[in-house]
Amino acid sequence: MSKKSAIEIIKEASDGLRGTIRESLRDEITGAIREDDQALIKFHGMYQQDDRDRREERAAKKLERLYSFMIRLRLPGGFLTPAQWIAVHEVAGENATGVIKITSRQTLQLHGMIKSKIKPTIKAFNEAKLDSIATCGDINRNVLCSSHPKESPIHEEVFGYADKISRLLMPRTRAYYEIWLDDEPLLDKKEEEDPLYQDRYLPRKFKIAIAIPPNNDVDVFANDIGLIAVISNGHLEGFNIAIGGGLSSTHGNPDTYPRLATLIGFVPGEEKTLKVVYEIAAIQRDHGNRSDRKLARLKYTLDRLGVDWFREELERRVGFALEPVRTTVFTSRKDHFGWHQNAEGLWYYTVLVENGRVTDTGTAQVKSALLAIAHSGKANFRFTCNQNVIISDVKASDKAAIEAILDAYGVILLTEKSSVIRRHAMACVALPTCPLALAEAQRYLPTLLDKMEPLLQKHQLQQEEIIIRMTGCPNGCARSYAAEIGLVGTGPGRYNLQLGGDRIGQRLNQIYQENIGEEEILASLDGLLESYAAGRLTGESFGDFAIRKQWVSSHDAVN
Ligand code: SRM
Ligand code: SF4
Repeated sequence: MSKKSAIEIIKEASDGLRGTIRESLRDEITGAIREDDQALIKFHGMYQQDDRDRREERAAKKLERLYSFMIRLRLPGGFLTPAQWIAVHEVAGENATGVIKITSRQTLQLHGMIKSKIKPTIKAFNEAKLDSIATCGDINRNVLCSSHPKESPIHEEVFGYADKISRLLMPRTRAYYEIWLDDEPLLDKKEEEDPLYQDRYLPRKFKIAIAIPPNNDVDVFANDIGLIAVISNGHLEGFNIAIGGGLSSTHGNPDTYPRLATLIGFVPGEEKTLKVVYEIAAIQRDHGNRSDRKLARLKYTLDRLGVDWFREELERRVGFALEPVRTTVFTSRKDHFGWHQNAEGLWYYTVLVENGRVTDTGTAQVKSALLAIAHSGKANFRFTCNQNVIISDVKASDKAAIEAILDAYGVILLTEKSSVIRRHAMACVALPTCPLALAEAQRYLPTLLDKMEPLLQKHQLQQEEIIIRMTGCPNGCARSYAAEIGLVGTGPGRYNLQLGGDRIGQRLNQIYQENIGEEEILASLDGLLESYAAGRLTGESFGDFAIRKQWVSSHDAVN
């Protein structure tokens, strides 16, 4: 057997993810925590980071790095009440940078929290009935669900599964409550024995999303498990199950690759669905690679052992056969901006939040607008997997009041006057907080779009909903491999230009040009867009055109 990776040993020796986190917190000599604890706090929803913009200056003054922490909330399906939004807003201002970041997985992150502020933050979250358990680490993460109430009359029923799955796969350890909320330890440790995670947890992060066709706004095939709701005559029949999605690769390591999930069957009813989800995680626990973390995701387990082996093993564990995949069709993968009415007659407004950064700028004060709406108590908040927010569940009689707030803070202008490409674009966090960033992403994409917009206009493509996504490294946090135009950071100011992804998240893109800078990116796109404008077929997307023209070879698509 291969040697276990260092993280495996840390997990097993951690006493239910406690490690020495308490001692690390008490140590006032450093803003950091002990190395082993840095791995463990991830399971509690936090990452230790440092301000990379200030590394050189700090080093010159012989100061340690400017350490701080990022915390990520667990929000299955991405839902918050107005009171919870107010709580997050206040904590962000008091304990973090003030910016609230909507992530590509439908939840919220706060950055820049110093060590002494973590406990007060978690306590404030707890008072608002929020937690950050298992939002990071080798464990099931925040469970996604299609955020658009309009898509289905039974949205709420499907949405309920996000919470059920999240609860089903929560760790049993009480460490979070003891360390951060000062709960007394259990008298009988047996009560926290964990049949799923045991003391080793999963070999790697584990992600689940639920999609409600025809909108693949959750990018369901990018997940370890994708559940696709099968709805007929307004009734939820069950779910098609797709497994083994994951988007990361490592530059220069050909053994790593992005992969879309494979459909393995259909499962009816809640009991069977939850059983299948649980056992897929258990198979990954037992068979995932625990020596090489680069090859530890379910996608590699699946490709190593084979889809047929996996399905048989799953059927053996759950005790029933999966049914053949049912037909479902995705036609889009986007947020519906502006006002819409849901199946119950309530209204919702999808707000553009560029790259998920909720803040106030000279042009639009999104953060102030959301706070004012929360104080009005007239709407809930639903976050999308495209890093936007939906002001939801608005009564017809309250619509004008909400609209007045959005208007007063410039949010309507921002949402409705931004270019089509900007509204469907996404960038990951990258610099200055992400330790893995090779290039800028959320701080740079807006500027690149400023320069792309005139090109789109020149070729009369400004109404085309081309999906562009940028990540600061090949980990793919803004799902850049599943975009029609993907920009994947390779070094400062340099990116791989990737083309040929489809518009609905069923085909990955491929490298078209490697390691190029802004000038080459814009020059290439100018020519490519010109050919597209001249030669596209009716309704043909940019990604499909790229494949037809063989600018890149076609990646296997989900069918
Ligand atoms: Fe991610 C690591 C940010 C969605 C693949 N991701 C990171 C870290 C925590 C860096 C680190 O390990 O220290 C980044 C923190 C940056 C910061 O300062 O906030 C980070 N990932 C993000 C977010 C915030 C991007 C965003 O701008 O929205 C997203 C948070 C989602 C959430 O709420 O949970 C985010 N990350 C994703 C996605 C997209 C998705 O899941 O739909 C992916 C690709 C899908 C996948 O998992 O395959 C993704 N992140 C990764 C990976 C590569 C995993 C792998 O299989 O190798 C890493 C690195 C790692 O785990 O070692 C990573
Ligand atoms: Fe950081 Fe890379 Fe993820 Fe961007 S894609 S947030 S740079 S890990």
